[in-house]
Amino acid sequence: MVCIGSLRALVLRAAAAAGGRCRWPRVLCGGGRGVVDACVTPRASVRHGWRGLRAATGARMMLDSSSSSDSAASDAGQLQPQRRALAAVAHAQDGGAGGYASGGWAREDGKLKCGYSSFRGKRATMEDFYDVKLTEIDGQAVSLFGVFDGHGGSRAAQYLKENLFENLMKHPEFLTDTKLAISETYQKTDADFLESESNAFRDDGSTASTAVLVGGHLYVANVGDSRAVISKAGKAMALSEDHKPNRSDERKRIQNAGGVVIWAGTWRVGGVLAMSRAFGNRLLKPFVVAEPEIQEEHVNGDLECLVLASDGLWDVVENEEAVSLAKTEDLPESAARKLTEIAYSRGSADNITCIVVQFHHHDKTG
Ligand SMILES: *[C@@H]1O[C@H](CO)[C@@H](O)[C@H](O)[C@H]1NC(C)=O
Ligand SMILES: CC(=O)N[C@H]1CO[C@H](CO)[C@@H](O)[C@@H]1O
Repeated sequence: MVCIGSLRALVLRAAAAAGGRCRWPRVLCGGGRGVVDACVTPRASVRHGWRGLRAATGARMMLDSSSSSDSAASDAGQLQPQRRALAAVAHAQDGGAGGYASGGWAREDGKLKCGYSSFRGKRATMEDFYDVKLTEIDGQAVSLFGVFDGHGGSRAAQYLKENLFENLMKHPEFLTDTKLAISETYQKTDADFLESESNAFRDDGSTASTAVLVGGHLYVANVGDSRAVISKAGKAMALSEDHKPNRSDERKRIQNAGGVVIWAGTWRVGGVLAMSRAFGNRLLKPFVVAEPEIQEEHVNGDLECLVLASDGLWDVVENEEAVSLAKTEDLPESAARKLTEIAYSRGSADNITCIVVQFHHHDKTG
């Protein structure tokens, strides 16, 4: 079955019951705040039963069960004809009173395992979201991972979870010029979000730290102060540079656009926002932009693991410590969980969300 581990609830329901947006039955693993949601094709579930369940576009996670009915299920409905299912083994658990959720997937070919963990931290509401997709497009294996850390409300982060990767996979150059596709999709999605919010007098914003694996290439794109770190040949390496307003190039860009960076407890754009790039934040445009910085990494036998996390982790855990835990733990889910626990125990009061990906280059069958 898809859901292993301490499974709290398993619900299979027809699309109609899910509000008609998911054309096929839908699987929910987990309970409470930790929900893993996947649309499955009827053929797959009939043919294989639960054991051989294939998630239509991989699996999609969500943190917030209250938003599950309207946000989770669009996968199958938007499925492109050439997008084929690729199996993903998923499980999820709810941390209960501690208030964290975690889960994990493994690619069918055994070459990639990933897990996530999210901790509510000490504040009242959760504004971190994440998305994981393991899929195949035109015969090409594709994996997408994203951490979206919201501020001023959760709407921008939730919008990214629901739309960013869907938009990216639909970009005509996604497989042929992935960097261009990422750059255009980030900015288009930001414009779409602002437009969708045009009636609301709100100023929600979000970071996005994403990693997209297409064939032998890993593309890490960043907006804001979430961060991606890899371990390569035993060495930790950040693949993104946090967008802080006091970064000299960022300060220059903001000032050239007519903005100011002011000290208010920390360096802030206009004295307000402690990061220099973000999705949303209408009132701080054009100083705060959603243009990503993208780094490309060739995937070879040296690449051991990848950690994506919100600043709730990076504020108190060094890059080296994070990847060394990520590669020594057997399961990426437990690595992710330990990292969020460590961050919490060190007093991080922010949202803490983290995705751990482990690469396995040599097949060990059996
Ligand atoms: C930006 O300011 C913070 C303090 O808020 C400081 O720790 C950091 O080193 C500064 N970064 C740069 C690039 O100046
Ligand atoms: C649980 C938690 O820490 N929530 C916070 C997440 O981050 C946003 C923005 O920093 C806060 O507004 C939430 O309170």
